[in-house]
Amino acid sequence: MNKPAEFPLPVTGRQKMTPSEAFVETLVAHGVRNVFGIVGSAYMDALDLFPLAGIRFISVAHEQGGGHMADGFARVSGRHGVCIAQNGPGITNFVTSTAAAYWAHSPVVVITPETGSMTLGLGGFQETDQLPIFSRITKYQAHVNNRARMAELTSRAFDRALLEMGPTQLNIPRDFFYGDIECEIPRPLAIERGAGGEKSLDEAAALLAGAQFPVILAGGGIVMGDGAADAIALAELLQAPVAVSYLHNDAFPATHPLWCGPLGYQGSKAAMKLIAKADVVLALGTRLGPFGTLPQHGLDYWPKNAKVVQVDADAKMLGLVKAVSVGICADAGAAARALVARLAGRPLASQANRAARLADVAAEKRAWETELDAWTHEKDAWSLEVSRDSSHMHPRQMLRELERAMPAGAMVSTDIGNICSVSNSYLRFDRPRSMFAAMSFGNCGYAFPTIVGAKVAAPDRPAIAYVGDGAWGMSFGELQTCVREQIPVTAVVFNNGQWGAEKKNHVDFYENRFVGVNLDGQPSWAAVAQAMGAEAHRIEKVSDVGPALRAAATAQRDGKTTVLEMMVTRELGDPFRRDALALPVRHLAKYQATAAK
Ligand SMILES: Cc1ncc(C[n+]2csc(CCOP(=O)(O)OP(=O)(O)O)c2C)c(N)n1
Ligand SMILES: [Mg+2]
Repeated sequence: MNKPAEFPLPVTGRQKMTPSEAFVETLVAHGVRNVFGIVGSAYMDALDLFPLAGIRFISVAHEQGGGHMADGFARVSGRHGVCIAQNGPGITNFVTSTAAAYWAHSPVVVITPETGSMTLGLGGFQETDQLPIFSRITKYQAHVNNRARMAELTSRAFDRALLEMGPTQLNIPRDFFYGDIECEIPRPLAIERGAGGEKSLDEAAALLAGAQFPVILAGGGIVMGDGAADAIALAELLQAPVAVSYLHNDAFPATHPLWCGPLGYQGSKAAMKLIAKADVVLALGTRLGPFGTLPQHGLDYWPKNAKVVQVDADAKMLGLVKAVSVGICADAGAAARALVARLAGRPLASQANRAARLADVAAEKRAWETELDAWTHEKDAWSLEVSRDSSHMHPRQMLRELERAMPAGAMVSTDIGNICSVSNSYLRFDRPRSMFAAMSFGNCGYAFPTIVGAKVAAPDRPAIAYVGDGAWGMSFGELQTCVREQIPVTAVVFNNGQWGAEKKNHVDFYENRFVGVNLDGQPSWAAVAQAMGAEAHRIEKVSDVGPALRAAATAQRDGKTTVLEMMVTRELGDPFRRDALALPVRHLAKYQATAAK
């Protein structure tokens, strides 16, 4: 992990400087070495200093992409991701990426130069009120109201991003970069999170000691707090099966015998069946988001009578979605260590039935793998119909091949879409900071730029994005960034010729009345990628999938970005939001043809 101390130190002592210098030196103080964005006159005086400050400016194709790159960078490094743009339109382009970073708990600092203070409110060029726009998608907003406070407020925006685990905004009237000020560059705050209150830890330990069937639900807090080893130690002490929370498949090593896979949409039946038996659930580093424990595969698995111990670093998340018996506001790793200290050497009820439970865990895992092996394609009527005469690959078979060929240490980002969602069953990791899904914000177009940012933070790790063809149409522009800035990644594009996830709702609820879901007339994405200077292959056969992925990952070492265009059938897995849709009711005569029969 990058630590600020490894980086060049900023100037010390109170002295005369320009606000641009104060701003850039504060970035240096916080260890910033990469900033993503698009050039703009609003902050050019500061940008001019970047090279001498040792800061690389990564010039992107669209500010949204730059924001996602900052997010990916932050999620891999545990350090700030930073993005900057031109006041007005450059800044409004950051809205989606900032909202996504908010729900991914990424410490992204969104730097938003704004129109000059002397013309603010006069409706000048590129003016919009930049604070309200971000007010609900940031943890903190700093507005530089006086050029003399540039370093102080810049530093606070960086401190708060780590402290509150989410994006912050630094809003700077563009004229405030100029002038003379006298200041000292503040040192970054280093605030350690603790293990939680003694009383709640004692209560949690008592519950766990008395549990007949304890199950751990490992969440993103373990990843963000670098607590994987502590979570493993606690799981082993209790010999408790470990499910991972939705889209945090990297929160516990998949090779560990106690790992059971993800809960939630397209998750693991083994994890669901085992957690359903729990009498005590330890939700370790998870906010238990409402989407993460939805019924799936026809299983309503959440154990409603179990006692729940929830550990989250944000006190506001405790007991918010699920009723809890004990809520612990803590760093997940530190809390796990404190629980191990309390439980070690103590009689544990779960010891008595240990052998039977472990046999159960192994059997459920085996059963799920066997089912996945046999589940080569979707079996609903519509999927069978559209794939019958297709020469294309079944998505599930292709995903299984990708899983088998996944290079060691790979980082995988996933987009929002039907095939990306199905991939959840096939994504297993052995180390944290490996999976970067579009989290609860769920925006199409997330995965590709995010993996580009991840690669900047971890250039030696293979970087792979899973993207549906619709989402690819939104985000492929960042291939320019890969080529121009020499950031080699692999994009696996699932070409099913449709906005599949939404089409599935038409199939399930609207009697196949398709509106706006077919992506007819798409270009060859492989040809487009080649024209943009990347390597590209169109993959038609399942047997070519693994070799193509391995070759593309190897090509990253030679600086090459590769697009693998996977030609897949139009079959579709279970829908996203069965919970949120209803069969159509129509009252007006003219719409009766669309009423549910
Ligand atoms: C920015 C944005 N626009 C629209 C949606 C609604 N949406 C969710 S999934 C989806 C379809 C994704 O299609 P594609 O990327 O081709 O993947 P597929 O479902 O076909 O696998 C859409 C449009 C969204 N989540 N985000
Ligand atoms: Mg598609």
